[in-house]
Parts: sequence; structure tokens; C-alpha cells
Amino acid sequence: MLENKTYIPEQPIAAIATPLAPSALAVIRCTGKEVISLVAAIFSRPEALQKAAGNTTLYGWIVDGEKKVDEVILAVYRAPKSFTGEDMVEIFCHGGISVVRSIYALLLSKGFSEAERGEFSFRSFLNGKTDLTKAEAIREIIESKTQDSSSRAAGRLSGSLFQQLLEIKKKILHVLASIEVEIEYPEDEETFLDAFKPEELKEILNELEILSESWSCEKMYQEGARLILAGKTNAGKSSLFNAILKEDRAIVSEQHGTTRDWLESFISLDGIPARLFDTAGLRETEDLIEQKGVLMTQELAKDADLLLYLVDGSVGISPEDSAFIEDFLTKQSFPLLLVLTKKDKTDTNLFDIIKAMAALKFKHPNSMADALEIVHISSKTGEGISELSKKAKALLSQKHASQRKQAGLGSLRQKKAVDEAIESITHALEVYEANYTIDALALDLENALESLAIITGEVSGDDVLDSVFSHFCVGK
Ligand SMILES: Nc1nc2c(ncn2[C@@H]2O[C@H](COP(=O)(O)OP(=O)(O)OP(=O)(O)O)[C@@H](O)[C@H]2O)c(=O)[nH]1
Ligand SMILES: [Mg+2]
Repeated sequence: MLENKTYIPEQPIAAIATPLAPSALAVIRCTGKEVISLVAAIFSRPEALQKAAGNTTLYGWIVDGEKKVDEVILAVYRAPKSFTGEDMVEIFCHGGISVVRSIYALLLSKGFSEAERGEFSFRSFLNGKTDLTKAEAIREIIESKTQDSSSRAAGRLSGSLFQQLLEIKKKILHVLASIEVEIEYPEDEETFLDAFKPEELKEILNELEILSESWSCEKMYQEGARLILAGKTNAGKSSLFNAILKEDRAIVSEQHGTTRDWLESFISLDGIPARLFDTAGLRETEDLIEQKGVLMTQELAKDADLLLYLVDGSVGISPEDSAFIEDFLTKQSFPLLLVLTKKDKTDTNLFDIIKAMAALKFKHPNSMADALEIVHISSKTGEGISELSKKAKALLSQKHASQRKQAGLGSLRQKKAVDEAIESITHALEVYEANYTIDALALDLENALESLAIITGEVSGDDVLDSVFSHFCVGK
């Protein structure tokens, strides 16, 4: 966005901020210098608009010369008390596609330019109305797929992450100040040793590490977890897929090898957004198309957040099942939930299955086998499916175990900056232990502070700003 030649701060820009689809109302947003006069040129009560105080609304018509275009309400904001920090007008018009387009075209003809993605938020940032953690949180809220995801982003928007970073920066500054006393007064040998406490740096390092780890969980809430249904043919994968989605999406039949291509659907796993995959059943087959499907299943099963391995409970666990699970446990670093299906059908000899799993855990201590769980369900009656959701959620949460109660980092960009700060502090501790000069230690701490400042945007190159704002919607 920033390389865009048309980008000029304060230039009047306009954007349709709501989806262009028939609806009761739509909002067109305008910001920049002279916006009030420019909108007045197409408003039925130009003088009232020119005189309007900030944070007020006005009723009237959008007019094109003598022609009335639409009956609207204008919200007027005067700089600096607006989202962007500039003068702003929001036009609340009727949500018909053609009327919204007509008003927008009229605005462009009167001197407005079309806003770039995120340009409103970018101006808000430039004018000190928001820091980057909050700007990114707005985008997250817009893109959130579940309530839990949006409430985590709302925490960041309310400034919880900004506040935490502020506290950490204060602590680093405190350590830096104690070192700088020594740099200023080098003759006082004792000052440095007295004032500098490596434990303080270790504590900061610990806080940063916890913050860095929080990203994997936040990422799951933003992007969704991948849940793969796998198992032998006829295990009941497609039936479970349908039961979870509460619709007949996948073909179900008693014939082995029914599913060949994988299917994918979005689900909310008790607040965790997730993509659920139904796959081709695993078996040796002569059928070339089915073979391809099996290969696809094996590929999908390598890259998931949780594998739901289905075994037909009315048949019992086979040597192939055990071999698959054993291979999985030794190779993969994400959890597997063993799902015994068709609970309604016959009494299953659970004992054999539990015994087989216990043997696996014993054989592979400290592997993912520790997290191995079993759940018994029936897609036909729905029994056990809510327990399955609970266990799946618990396994996913465990995978992203974090000591933090609050929401953590909101983007990969933020995580990279925290990791850089961790590197600098770790280096500072090494420098201290190796008895290097105090200047070297101070430099590391300054670098750590700079990395953290990149997160909030106090220090930011064009590339950082570009990567943050170019992902926004137009009008935000
Ligand atoms: N009684 C009963 N039958 C079930 C249940 N779940 C699945 N079945 C039956 O088991 C058979 C196979 O089910 P699918 O869901 O197609 O199995 P799949 O694992 O997708 O099979 P492939 O696509 O061939 O790999 C069908 O006849 C289903 O009706 C269940 O909970 N109870
Ligand atoms: Mg199937």
C-alpha cells in the first residue's frame, strides 16, 4: 500500500464500508482534509453540515444538482476526535447496490479518491490514534470465525497486549538505566555490580518466552485447527463427518472405499474454529483412483492439529489399525484421538482395545502416546459426540498449553519481533556471564527494546506498515 503512488496523507478518501449487497442500510466512510465541504457539495443542507459540531448527526438528502439521490443520515466527526484523527463524515444511506454505487461515484466526481485497503486504520496509526497491536486486532475482529476468536482479538483491541509490552519495556529500561549509570561513571566499579541483577533479565526473558509461545494458540483461534478423520474403510468416518456437521454432506454406504476424495468443512469446536476433513479409508487396493485417495489421506494425516482415528467398534481393533497408530505416535508431534464407532450396534470388547493402547503407551513412553485418548461414539444415535468434541478441544488446548490466562500475541509479525527481543536478551545474559564490556550489554538491551517497539509501531519501517495494513478491508 505504501508504495502506492496515489497515497497522500490528508487527501480526501472515501470507501464503501459495508458489503455491496441488498440490505437495509449501507455506510460510506470519508476522511481527510476538506471532507466536510466536499460532502456539503452533494448534501441538501450544506450550511448545516458546514456548521455541524463534531460527533453529531444530520438528516438530509444526497443530491446530484437538482436530483435527489437518497435520504441519509450523516455522522460528522471533527479532527482530532475521529477514528482517523482527521475530519470525517460517515454517510448512512439505504443499502441498495445501485444507490450506494451512485453516491460513491458522486463522491469520487467531487474530488474524493478511492481508499486503499486499511488506509483509514493507517491514518489512525499515523495520527497516533492507535498502535499496531490495536490496528491488527481490528482486522482480526473482522476476520474472526467464532466468538472465542473475536473476544481474544477484542482483548488486544482494548490494549491488553499493548499494556503487557509496556510493562516488559519498562523492566528492560530499568535494567538499562542501571547499566547506563555505570557507563556514565566508570570510576565507580561497585555501582554496576550492585545495580545490575541478572535475575531481572532472566525474569524478563521468561515473560517474553511465555508471550512468544502464546502465538501457537492464538494462531489456532485465528486460522482454525485442522482435524483429520482417518481410519480403515467402513470405519464410519463419513457418517461421523455428517453427524458433526448435522447435514448429509458426505456419501455414506456399507461398501468399503466409498470416499475417495477428501471433503472439508468448517466447524466450531466449542469456540475453536476448525476445519474438519473426511478422507478416503485406508486399505490396500487395486483401484488406482482409490489408491490416490489413500495417499492423500496419508499426506493429510501428516499435517494436522489433531488426528481422529476411527475404528469400527463392532469389529474391533485390527493389526493394521495398531500398526498405523504406532507409526503415527512415533513420527508425529500432534495428538491422536482414538474414536471407536457404531456404539449402538453391538457390545464392543473395550478391554482388548484398552489393553492394546496401554501396550502402545508402555512401548513408547514420552511420545504422543501419553496424550492418547479413547472415545466411544455412535453417529447413528449421536451418543458420545459431545464427549468427542470436549476431548478434541482439550487435546488441542493441551497441545498449545500456555501459562497465560490472557490473550497473547495477535500475529506472526508480533511473534517474530518478540523472538528477536528474546535473542537480544539471551545474548545480553551471555555477554554478562562472559564478562564483556558493559557497552555490549547495553547495546543488546537497546536492540531488545527496539524489537518490542516494532510490535506497537513506535519504530516501523515501511515494509512493516505495508504488511500490516495491506491485509485490511477497504473502508477500515
Ligand atoms: N449402526 C451404525 N452404523 C454406522 C454408524 N456409523 C456408520 N455406520 C455404517 O457403517 C457403514 C460405513 O459408514 P461410512 O461412514 O460410509 O464409513 P467410512 O469410514 O466413511 O467408509 P469409507 O468411505 O469407505 O472409508 C455405513 O453402512 C454406515 O451406515 C453408527 O454409528 N452406527
Ligand atoms: Mg467415507
